[in-house]
Amino acid sequence: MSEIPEAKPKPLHKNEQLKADSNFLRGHIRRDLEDETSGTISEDSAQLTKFHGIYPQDDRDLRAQRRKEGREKAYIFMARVRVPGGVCTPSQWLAMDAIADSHGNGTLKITNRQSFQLHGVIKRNLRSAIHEVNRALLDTLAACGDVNRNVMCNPNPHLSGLHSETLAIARAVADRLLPRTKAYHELWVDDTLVGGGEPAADEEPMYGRTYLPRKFKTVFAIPPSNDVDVFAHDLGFIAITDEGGRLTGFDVTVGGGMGMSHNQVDTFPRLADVLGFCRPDQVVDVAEKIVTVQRDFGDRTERKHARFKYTVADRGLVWIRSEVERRLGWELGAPRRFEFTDTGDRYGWTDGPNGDSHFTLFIENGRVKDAAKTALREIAKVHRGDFRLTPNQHLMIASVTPADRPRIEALLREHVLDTAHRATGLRLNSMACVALPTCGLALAESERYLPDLVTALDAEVEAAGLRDDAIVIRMTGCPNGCGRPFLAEIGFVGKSPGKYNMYLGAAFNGTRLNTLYRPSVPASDIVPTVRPLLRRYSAERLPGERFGDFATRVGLVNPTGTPADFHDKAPAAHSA
Ligand code: SRM
Ligand code: SF4
Repeated sequence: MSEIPEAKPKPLHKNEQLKADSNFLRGHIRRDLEDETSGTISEDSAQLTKFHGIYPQDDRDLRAQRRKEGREKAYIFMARVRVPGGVCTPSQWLAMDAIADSHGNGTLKITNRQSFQLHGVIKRNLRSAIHEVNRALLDTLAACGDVNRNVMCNPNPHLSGLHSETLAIARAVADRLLPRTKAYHELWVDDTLVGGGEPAADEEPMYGRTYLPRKFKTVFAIPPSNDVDVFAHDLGFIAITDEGGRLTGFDVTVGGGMGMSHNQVDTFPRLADVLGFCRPDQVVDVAEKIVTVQRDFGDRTERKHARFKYTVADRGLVWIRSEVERRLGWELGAPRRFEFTDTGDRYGWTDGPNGDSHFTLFIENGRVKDAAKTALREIAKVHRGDFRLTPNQHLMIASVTPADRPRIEALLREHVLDTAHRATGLRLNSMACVALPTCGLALAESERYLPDLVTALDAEVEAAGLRDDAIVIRMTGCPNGCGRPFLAEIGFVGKSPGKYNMYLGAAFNGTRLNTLYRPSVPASDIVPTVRPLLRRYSAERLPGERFGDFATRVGLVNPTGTPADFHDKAPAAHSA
């Protein structure tokens, strides 16, 4: 009788060896930075610089021309600056503004995870750019890479007491989950810690030499706002309060994520599950133990299957919970009730409980440039509160005292920023990822196209009498899902140049994913495709019914609750 051969274990992904051999993320980064014969760095270094918050890119607008001329691509770098909870000071704003001019392409990008991105930094300016960021007491460490990224927290000031308590916990989690390697300071700040404290010993007590199998994202949400899109992330904490509004603890969520690959049905967006409840003083330990579960059980053989969402999907919530509790040595509580109303920002002025007020400025897709950049520089020069980057890529000028408010108001008026939030409900709830020309993975335009598309759709929205109706519309240049498009009531995901998969039916409050409505819609067909939907919604909606709920109720999409909801072709196994 012939024996059935045992299946060979799959080999580890090559990045695992690269990480192990990198001497805690040093690799050959320094050598590559010093190499003046090329404007970029090696493949291996490119994997490692991510952990330092840095991506090599090239200006894709110039690719064809450069190729024709037989020249090297127009290499540039992107640097992502970690801002836990999105809170920074006016002097940090001024520093970022200046670095964007002196070292980048003159624009600042507020990301949808409350970080800054500098684009267009050329290699010979990279080290001094990061040096300047560090001088401003900010850093790029772990803004990208197989580690916990920037920790997000609701910046909503009208819940001020609760917010500051939650922010402090979010910062403690951010600190605990930060890599301990000295490589970052060695490479970018000459081992001089400008933020205070001793350089840590070169070991990674929590991560180990190979860090995590893949990126890991942690957020804190404060109901009723779900602006952080808590169900889109690997790990989430939802603030729970008692009847007096005092923080009693957090519901813990695990296993959310957006990214997928077109036509690979074993990749899919996934909503996080609620794992249990913990007290505020237990949060940091819970976060650490959950990260170590993913460290030990995440798939290190296949990067397309390596996110925590697949560990949770494959092993099941019961197993995850018991493994987390085993490591904690105590049991999580039963999840409490929470209710989210929406995922958006509250624009314009809001008053805080202590007499201060806050202005949330609509910045289309988070790109700070031209007049808005100048205006914000002037505001930062006089503002004595702080700035808060929102999870929707906008900016809050926070904690403005009654004495300072007239001056800030005048500056907003002078630079015509005071009316930006009078746009349609569609525009105010729009979000695009960066895509072209910097993103190497973009299949189609996004940030440069969505504003024009919304302008065209605004006419339809007005005609349908929906001007002030908030409808969440999001676009990405590829299915990696950076703009969280699978949580949009109307989502567009780049398929190929000028073509988008169109998705409908997510919940307005971020608790239900959308479903593919039409594959590969040419850009020129989008308005005619959306027009009848808006008209029908206007005519047939139930009182208070949101567009995403309507689309599902009337059967524009029929979600099956399986990965097939997101793909338009038969499955193909993911590549090695
Ligand atoms: Fe992202 C990769 C931009 C939020 C999922 N993302 C990229 C890169 C770095 C492209 C690359 O790998 O070469 C993009 C840089 C473009 C550029 O030129 O700047 C990029 N992602 C962004 C930002 C800037 C979009 C924005 O316009 O705001 C966001 C930066 C957040 C931050 O500050 O940390 C950004 N990315 C997200 C989100 C949304 C979120 O986290 O809330 C997601 C979906 C959630 C998730 O992680 O599942 C997301 N980005 C991805 C993925 C797919 C990951 C996956 O699980 O498959 C990639 C590609 C990858 O990792 O291989 C990616
Ligand atoms: Fe780039 Fe795709 Fe992310 Fe957009 S969704 S920034 S195109 S990786």
